[in-house]
Amino acid sequence: MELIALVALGANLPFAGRPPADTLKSALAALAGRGLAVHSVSRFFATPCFPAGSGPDYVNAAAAIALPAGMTADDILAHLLAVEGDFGRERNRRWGMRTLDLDLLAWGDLVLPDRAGFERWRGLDPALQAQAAPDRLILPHPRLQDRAFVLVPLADIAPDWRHPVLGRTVSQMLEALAEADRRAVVPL
Ligand code: A4P
Ligand code: MG
Repeated sequence: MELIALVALGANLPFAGRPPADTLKSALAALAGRGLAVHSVSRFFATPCFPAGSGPDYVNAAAAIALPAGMTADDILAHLLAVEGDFGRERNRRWGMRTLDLDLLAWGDLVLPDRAGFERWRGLDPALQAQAAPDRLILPHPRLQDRAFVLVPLADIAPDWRHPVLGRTVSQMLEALAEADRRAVVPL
């Protein structure tokens, strides 16, 4: 049986002379080449850099990926990190500019490492969020509910996915954001 994972794609620097949207398309092909079949892809969106003023606009998208049976969440993350590496990703600074960011947003209703661990990352002081990176997989991605650049693309492909801890669907989480933030996410 195949299972569906939700992945966020983002880039705000060119790679090998190609613009971010091309990198996102190539990254989807690379994932498929690794046996992670792309089930559906959102539109691509231009989004203002967060934190504001910290770099060029991003291109963001979301994809649903069908996973071969037997693949673990850590296996998926390893593939995502490997593909980031193939597209020139360097980790200099947390939330720094990047040629490609692939985040695992969710895998069904899996919560990792456990509810308490998830809550710790979700509740992290914003001043620390930009510095501390988890050394293990956190699911769902601890900030997906706060971010229009994640939720707007995700609403294209999984509006009814329900957050296993927060109990809200993608559509509901999106509605809870400021309208100005939603409107700033513009289809390419
Ligand atoms: N890690 C743990 N859980 C996960 C997960 N669910 N998905 C670990 C992916 N990785 C996860 O991530 C650091 C480590 O977290 C990974 O090595 C992995 O083991 P990272 O990708 O090196 O760091 P990052 O991308 O700086 O962190 P993160 O949490 O992905 O950052 P965010 O919160 O996604 O912010 N503005 C716009 N407009 N669009 C963007 O896409 N992205 C960011 C990055 C900032 N501003 C943005 C955008
Ligand atoms: Mg990332």
